[in-house]
Amino acid sequence: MKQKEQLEGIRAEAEAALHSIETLEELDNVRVKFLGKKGDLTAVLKTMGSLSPEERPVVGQLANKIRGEITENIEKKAMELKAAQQEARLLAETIDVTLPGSPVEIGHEHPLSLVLDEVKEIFMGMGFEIAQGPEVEWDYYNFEALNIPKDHPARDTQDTFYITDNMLLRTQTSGTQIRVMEEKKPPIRMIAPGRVYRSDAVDATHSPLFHQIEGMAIDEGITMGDLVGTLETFAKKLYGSDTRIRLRPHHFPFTEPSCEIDVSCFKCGGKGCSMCKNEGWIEILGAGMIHPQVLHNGGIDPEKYSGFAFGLGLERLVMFAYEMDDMRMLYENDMRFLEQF
Ligand code: 2U9
Repeated sequence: MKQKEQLEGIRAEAEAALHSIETLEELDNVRVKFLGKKGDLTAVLKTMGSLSPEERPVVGQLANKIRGEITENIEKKAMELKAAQQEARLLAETIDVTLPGSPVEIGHEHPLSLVLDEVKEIFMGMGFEIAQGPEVEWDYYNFEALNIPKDHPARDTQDTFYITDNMLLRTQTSGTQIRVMEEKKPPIRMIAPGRVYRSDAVDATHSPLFHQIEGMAIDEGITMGDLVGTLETFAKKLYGSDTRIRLRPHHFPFTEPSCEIDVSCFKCGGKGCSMCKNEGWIEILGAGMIHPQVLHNGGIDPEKYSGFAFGLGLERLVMFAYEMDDMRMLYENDMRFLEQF
């Protein structure tokens, strides 16, 4: 019976094949080759018709036995291969938990925030609250309510980005002060720090976005003396107790009288140096007594109350504090610069 020999041949061949394979893919090829519909075993079974009725069950039984053996060996091999695969993966993915971790870089505050926090602390120490207002502002709050009507020349120096005819990116934080006046009754002491926008080309001292800190105090009997005392205290706390201030007359549409305020140079003490351009003084603030019409616009009776207001540019303060000569450094996010603070 050649079928018997053929079956024994298949058994031996399958055994050898299973012995040498290394992947599950190869294993599947072996299964198809020996046990598949068009495989070797099926091919032998198809020739059983030529056998005598006595031989047929003998060959049939042998064929079934060999199919069972090969199937079992394939399953065993599959388990072995899967286990080996798993083992290899575990080895490859081993983590050495004793290795030092990669350091996480700790961020720190931006110089604008550092100086702003210092200014806030000083004013909070004098009883001032911090107020915030919208950066997209109505023309009314940004200009009209501050005595700057549509045809006022102050609008030329404060051109900005208009969203509609009556809505714009604020050019000053002053609108916040009007909003606070509308909401609260005196006594009011507040500062309004925040971003403001102007249609300015970028250079070492200009940016279309910068930060202002404005503030005001309103109550019965507030005078220019309160303005001087408050801003002198501010200057001494910021630059040291030897610091002096000087007022020069100025004009703002929203204050009357108005002034600009210089501090004695915090580098040379007033003798004259490169920081103060040999002046001995450095201009840091604008201020004045709030115009009666502006008080009225904010819903406060100017016959009963008076107030002083002031404004300063945060970038200017930061540039003096860190002796910087180019404002653009504050916005470029260059880590070599920022890491120094
Ligand atoms: C109200 C009434 C009065 C705020 C003031 C200044 C003077 C001032 C500038 C400093 C540098 C703007 O950032 S800067 O360009 N500001 O000189 N600001 S008095 O006066 C107000 C504000 C609001 C209701």
